[in-house]
Amino acid sequence: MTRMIIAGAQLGAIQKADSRQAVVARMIDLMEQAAARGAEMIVYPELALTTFFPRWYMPDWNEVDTWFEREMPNGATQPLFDRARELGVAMTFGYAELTPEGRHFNTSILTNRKGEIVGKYRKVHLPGHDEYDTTRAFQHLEKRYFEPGDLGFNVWRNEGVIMGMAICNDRRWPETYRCMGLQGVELITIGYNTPAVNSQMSAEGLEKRLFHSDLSLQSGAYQNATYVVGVAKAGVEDGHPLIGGSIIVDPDGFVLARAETEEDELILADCDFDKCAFGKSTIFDFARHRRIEHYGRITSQTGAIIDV
Ligand code: CDT
Repeated sequence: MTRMIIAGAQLGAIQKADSRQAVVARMIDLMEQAAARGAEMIVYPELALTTFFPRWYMPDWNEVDTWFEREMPNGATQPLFDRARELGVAMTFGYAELTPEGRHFNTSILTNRKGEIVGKYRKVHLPGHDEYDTTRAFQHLEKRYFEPGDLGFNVWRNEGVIMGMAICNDRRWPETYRCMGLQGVELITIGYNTPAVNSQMSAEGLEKRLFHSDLSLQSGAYQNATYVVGVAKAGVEDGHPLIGGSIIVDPDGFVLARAETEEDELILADCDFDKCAFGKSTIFDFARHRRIEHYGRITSQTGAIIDV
């Protein structure tokens, strides 16, 4: 039997001027609170160390690179790894990765309870655009600053649980969950930074954004009989609001814990991973029920083709 108390560590706003050291201090504070409440694993958001910088158009790549980490851990994040090891808390968090070859990725890492990195994921579904867009109320330049991830959707057996990661926009795509479901995943962690308004449709606001986030996370959990932890960076960053709504979802799709604020806030759930087995061996027993002879379009075709 594998049980684990999982904490989601929602972060409130991080302003452009905030240092990584200040953010790491907030992350450690949340980790200490989580450990005091029995948590053995903590999940932080996408791009957890900085403001959501893809909202800013930067023509100068030297400036862009200041938002990226060249190694992990590094000087700013070592205290987080040290505290995680001392407390025996596994963790996952997102950051902007600049590789030695000069490649840019929107990345998350997974550690064990000894503070050792056991897994890395690079965001596959990059939303937004790659040039300054005058028609938008604000920019979303992920396609400018990041390459699509090149590692695929892997899973790792970490602390007795089969774990996988995805990042923000990935949560809206059923393929994300199914690729990990096909590897028996029991826990999917997904950090996000989601603007509270649509830059291309002013009528779409917070309520619909939160609904779509819940809908995606809950359906991904249910359809793959896995726990899903979605964790926001929330609040108003330099005038730009991000949704909160961090949730922990069980393998039936029910929400076990939900953040109530748009600030630094912990959510916790006691997760019994044996509960993944029922769905995986009945309605979502993939080996018995999937019909791959009819799914060819999923990997052979990208956009919709209307031919009727
Ligand atoms: N960071 C990120 O991927 N944000 C996107 C914004 C798209 S607008 C709904 C997201 O999917 O939340």
